Amino acid sequence: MAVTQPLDPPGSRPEPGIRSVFLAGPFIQLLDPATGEMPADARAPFDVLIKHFEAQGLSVHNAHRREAWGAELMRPEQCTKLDQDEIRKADVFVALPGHPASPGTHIEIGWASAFDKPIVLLLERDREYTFLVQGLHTVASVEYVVHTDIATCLPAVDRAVDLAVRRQRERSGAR
Ligand code: 5HM
Repeated sequence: MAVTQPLDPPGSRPEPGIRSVFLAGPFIQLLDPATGEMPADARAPFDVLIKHFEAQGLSVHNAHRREAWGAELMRPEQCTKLDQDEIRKADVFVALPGHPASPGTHIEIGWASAFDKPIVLLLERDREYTFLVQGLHTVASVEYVVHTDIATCLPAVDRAVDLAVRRQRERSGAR
């Protein structure tokens, strides 16, 4: 008797050749001044994305987790080069630019585009983002995912990752 393999739902597999993701987003502004740590609701989007990518076999570099959600905050001299090195190594760069804008994340978005990484920007619906975020797709391989809740837009995130990677390959092939 023939055994029918269940089909994977669309977006359940990473694009071939992708092994790692750097996940950026607001940090200092999310720390609770009383505890110095990110409260559970602030961690949630990062947690959801990390679990989602790791379930696909991807290695995820995320400073919030690395620094124990604020409990083991690194000094600027420690985290700056580390983050830049990890972005350089990553196959894909995914960021929540933040509202209000996260200064560190915007620096990282600049690095990722200068390193010609495929970029996925997760934008909250009905928020304003700076012109150079809105226009980044004119100079880099960028996909935007406009959302109200990260957990419900994971298939769109997967599609955006795939598209950003394919576009980056086309762009580098065309040069
Ligand atoms: O300016 P803000 O704290 O929002 O910057 C957040 C981004 O900078 C994160 O994506 C993270 O990768 C990096 N960062 C870090 O790695 C930031 C801080 C604190 O500013 C930190 N480690 N301690």
